[in-house]
Amino acid sequence: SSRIAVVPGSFDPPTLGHLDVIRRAAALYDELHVLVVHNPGKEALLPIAQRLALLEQSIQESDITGQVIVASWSVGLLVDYATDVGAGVLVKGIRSQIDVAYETPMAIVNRHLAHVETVFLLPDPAHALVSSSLVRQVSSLGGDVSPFVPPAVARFLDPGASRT
Ligand code: COD
Repeated sequence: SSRIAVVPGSFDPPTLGHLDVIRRAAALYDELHVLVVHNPGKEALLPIAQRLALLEQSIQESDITGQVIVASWSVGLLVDYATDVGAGVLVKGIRSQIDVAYETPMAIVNRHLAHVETVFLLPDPAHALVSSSLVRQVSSLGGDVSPFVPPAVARFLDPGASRT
């Protein structure tokens, strides 16, 4: 049977850290669902539809290969989506002890709820310190976000910047 996994996140906006996790997860599974999950605990910068479009474009313009599906989820449990699409695995990136502490209880709950396992990938050191909140902050203060995000996201957030 094919191995199907879900990479869930807020992706507000997508970063090079996200793309690194997506690229490596896509190499491990037959089918990968990149799922934009509405997180009511965070104040959003971009509407869900915009995040979907930027993810689609960023993945298309990258060297990521394999079957990657971009979708969104805003009602019910994350594991309900996983079960619907036949995925047995959630893939999350772990940047720090803070991520471990945040993800561990969710991983245990999700395993009990739906027998869905959570697989943690350690980040590429080059992107380990990149976060969407950092990008939102730099962008709102007029800084150059291009070192931290895929080109499609840089073009969207800073359309006036000169590109070479
Ligand atoms: N390097 C590596 N990984 C990274 C990097 C980086 N630089 N930046 C982000 N990541 C990883 C994150 O650790 C995460 O795994 C993923 O990429 C997405 O990150 P974000 O910041 O876009 O998304 P979050 O952290 O806001 O996650 C939102 C979720 C909705 C995925 C999360 O809150 C969740 O799993 N919720 C569960 C909802 C649910 O069903 N609840 C009920 C049962 S607990």
